[in-house]
Amino acid sequence: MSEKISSQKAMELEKKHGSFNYAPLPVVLAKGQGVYLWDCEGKRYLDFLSGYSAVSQGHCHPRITKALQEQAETLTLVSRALYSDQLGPFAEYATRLFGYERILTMNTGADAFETASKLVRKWGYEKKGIPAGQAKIVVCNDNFHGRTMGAVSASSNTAHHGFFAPILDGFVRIPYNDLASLESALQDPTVAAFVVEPIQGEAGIIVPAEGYLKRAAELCKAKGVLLVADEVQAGISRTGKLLASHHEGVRPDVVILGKALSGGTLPVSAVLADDAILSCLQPGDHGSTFGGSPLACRVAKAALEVVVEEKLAENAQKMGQIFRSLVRDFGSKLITDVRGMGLLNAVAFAFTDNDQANQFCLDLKERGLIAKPTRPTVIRFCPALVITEAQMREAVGILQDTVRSWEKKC
Ligand code: IF1
Repeated sequence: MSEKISSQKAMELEKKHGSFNYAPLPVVLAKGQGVYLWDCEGKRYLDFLSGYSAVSQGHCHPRITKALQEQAETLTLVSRALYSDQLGPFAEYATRLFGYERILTMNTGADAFETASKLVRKWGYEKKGIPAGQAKIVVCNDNFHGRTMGAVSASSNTAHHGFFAPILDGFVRIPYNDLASLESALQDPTVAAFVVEPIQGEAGIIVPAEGYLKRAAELCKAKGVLLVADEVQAGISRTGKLLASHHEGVRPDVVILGKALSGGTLPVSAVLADDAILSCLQPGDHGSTFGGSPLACRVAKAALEVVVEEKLAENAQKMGQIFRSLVRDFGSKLITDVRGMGLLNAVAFAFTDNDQANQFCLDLKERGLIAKPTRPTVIRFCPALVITEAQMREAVGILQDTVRSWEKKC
């Protein structure tokens, strides 16, 4: 066991020796199990952040932890310069589960996005005949695909474009949930792909109009443009289907996975596609030290087996409906919207500034519920998909108490 320290000491050490690229909620967690977290002093919380939807199978799921421990004592890394006995079985399981011919394993969601970006550009040159150096990727305003230079370049965050200039060329930004602008952008024959989140996460859990993704897929097909779904956050049963794209019966040409692919144990991400697309990346074109490691593959296979065998999509669907219905029934004027699919949900509040959202989350924390704002007036509520109805009702009770206390203040 690691040395026990107090929450105060942990925060002091991080402040003294750490970095400033986050402003964490002032809670220091020391233990996690299922939907629960415990801080250094032993206080228990219901976790409605769940590692930004990476801990979908619940903290320290015994089956995933067992796979991690066993593989950690056996073989963790050989690099893909060699074979291991774990990548093949994982690749077979994952491609069958998601219905694609091939998988390229990486580490973080951002580097899976980078992988997909390189893949569709090379496909564009070699298979679509786009003139050298002219491939474009259509993306949506308010997208989030990670923090790498490519992902930041794809974003519509002009402040970050300034912070980290010069940004990468070749991204065409259009409004999300706007088929006319997509149709117009696809008139350009140098467009290789359209990369889209089936539900925009960081933007505040923005659910597009019914039929948007289906029609987008048709428009892409008509123009020989690859549809790439970023399912890093919405995927792997979070929204009540194995992939969020499945709600519309859409089979994207390329799927980006991450987060819950490892059950929140270590970074594991992947790009799924059929052979005609993924074979455009040949030896030497792409790679990473840890991508496809035996440890990652063993853990990811266990994480996916848990999702399937514990029917987490069905539970997400059911628990999400209970959450949205109970919160809407608060009938509170403080709440301006309750939205989401499955257990990818957010509540919008009539807050006037960011401080209020943060203060509201501090009040939730005091009552034993952990959640974080994703926009100045929007708080995401995304628990592990293993949550029971009793735990969900306990969490909604805490949310309701906090809303009522704020109604008195406002
Ligand atoms: C942070 C939230 C943000 C993602 C989608 C790729 C990635 C993410 C759709 C990159 C990552 C994380 C990153 C984390 C906050 C969190 C997040 F929506 F999930 F809350 F930012 F929007 N595609 N999302 O959501 O995956 O490289 O992080 O493994 O950076 O602050 P990653």
